[in-house]
Amino acid sequence: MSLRSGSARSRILSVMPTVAVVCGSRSDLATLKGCFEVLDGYGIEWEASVISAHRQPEALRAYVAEADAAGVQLFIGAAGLAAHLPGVLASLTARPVIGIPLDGGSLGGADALYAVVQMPPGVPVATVAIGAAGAKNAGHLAARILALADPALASRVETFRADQASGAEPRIDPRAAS
Ligand code: AIR
Repeated sequence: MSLRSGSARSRILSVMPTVAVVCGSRSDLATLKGCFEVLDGYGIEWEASVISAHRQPEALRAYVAEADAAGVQLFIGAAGLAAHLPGVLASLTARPVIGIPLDGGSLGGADALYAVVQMPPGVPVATVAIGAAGAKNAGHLAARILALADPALASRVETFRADQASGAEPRIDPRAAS
């Protein structure tokens, strides 16, 4: 299953986007909403796929080979439980991989965090926080990495930072109406 930005659902990979987001289950998609919104906010082309490293290993290998060949710049992998998907992505591509540990299991995402962050030397995964907060930061981190070679995107990253910085509220009265 593949979801492409700018259209509904499609298996047709005619134009490969800049970022490929891969998650282990359809049940992960809701948590990744913030990631998609952040990427959209920066104007980064992306597509999302549901391909489990454990349930569909051959499909994952084929997809990464296709995406690599088509010019995807960066992968974002997200999974819960024994979350090996980001690590397997990093084993299959030389492009940067950002890993999002998801918090669906009985261990609250600590299981996924350990699985994503504890990669062996030589197979790096840039791991963000567990769950929805990490999903948003995966989008922001992707933007910062891609901005190194994209001045227009770098400008949008700076605009975001400036907007965020302007949101400080010194000496508020929390008793007043919000
Ligand atoms: N998962 C799927 N294949 C391997 C793993 N680790 C993860 C999914 C999801 C969780 O298992 O990423 O977070 C539960 O998946 P499901 O499909 O049973 O809801």
